[in-house]
Amino acid sequence: MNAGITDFPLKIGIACYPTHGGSGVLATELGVALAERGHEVHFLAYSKPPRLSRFHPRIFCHLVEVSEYPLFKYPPYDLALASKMIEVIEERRLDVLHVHYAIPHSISAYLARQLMPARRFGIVTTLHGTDITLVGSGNSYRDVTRFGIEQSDEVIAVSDWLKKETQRIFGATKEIQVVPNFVDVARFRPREGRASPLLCVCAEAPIVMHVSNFRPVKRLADTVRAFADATTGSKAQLVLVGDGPERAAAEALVAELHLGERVQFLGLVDDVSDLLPFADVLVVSSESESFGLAALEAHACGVPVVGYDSGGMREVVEDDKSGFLVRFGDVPALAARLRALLSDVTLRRDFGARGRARAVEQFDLVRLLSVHERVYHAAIARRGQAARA
Ligand code: GMT
Repeated sequence: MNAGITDFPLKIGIACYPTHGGSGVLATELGVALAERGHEVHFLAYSKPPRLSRFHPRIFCHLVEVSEYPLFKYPPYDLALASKMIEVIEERRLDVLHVHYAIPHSISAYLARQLMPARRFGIVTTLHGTDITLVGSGNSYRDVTRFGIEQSDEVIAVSDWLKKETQRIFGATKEIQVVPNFVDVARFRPREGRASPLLCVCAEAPIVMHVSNFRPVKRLADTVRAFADATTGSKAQLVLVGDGPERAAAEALVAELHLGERVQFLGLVDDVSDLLPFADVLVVSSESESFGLAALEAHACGVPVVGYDSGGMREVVEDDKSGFLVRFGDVPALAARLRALLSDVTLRRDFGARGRARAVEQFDLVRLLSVHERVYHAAIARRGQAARA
């Protein structure tokens, strides 16, 4: 691929949490796509991000090592990350650092900048959701999160809802750009007659899927209860993709509701593009979801979504068009909407087609890659101005 709006390739550092969570997934997909486009990309993280599986000549992964010392009850990861940033910026002459998740990444980036005043690199911070709504808004981190946001050259929020929450929580006056999550619509696409990779699923049984990190905010139990209610007496299967603290409670609930035969826990899956096309409906039962990357990836695969109308979900799912959104916590309504979709193949197909069209038209990776490039150039220009001032 040729460089997009840039005349020359950039050297970009990407700091992220290397997990299956949305911010890590998005940061990795972005980095890989930027490298495909001709840029040089340097990941900085404590381990290799899960979706960074294939070798690429323009992708480098720098692991942050945190030294243990008996005095350290809490080893200072943010300082180790800042040191790694300094090392990589110096050696590789980075133009821009793009940090995903405000805490502690934006603070480490700020520290790196303060410690190397002669180097002019832009800092871009993407706010993903829980860094603002759960972690950053708590007393322990509120002031440092605000500071990290203010000191960044450019700030991105992944939805309009998150931008407004950030302004509300922090009284932030800093300009925030909304750049939504994106999806590679060539890779995430509707199934084309291939056999399902899922075991133990009989051909005629509809598949309900849930993909998340099983944190309390995902309300996994609501998905299980809605599924139980919506599919009593049917052969429908619930496929739960992911892992996390709520797994044990969900397993106990599955046993209590006698759903064992019809529920599969798949555990962590690095690349869900092989799996999502085989879902008939995706359920997103989160209490708060700044965007809902899994919903977008499902839509790209032509899969309708049933979920709570929380956070930025309605910026992804069009209620009554590409899925159904119900009031948060209303499990019977969630179940009723799920039942409606499972019992009507035409509705499912229409909603699925609408979701796919929406993903292609509004959230295509290629278009949003150019937006990121523009943000990088703006950050670099801002740094240049600051140095001249
Ligand atoms: O989904 C999670 O809890 C993980 C979290 C993260 O930061 O890794 O995901 C957030 O970022 C995603 C990518 O921008 C968004 O699509 C998710 O909606 C958001 N999660 C929440 O707001 C709960």
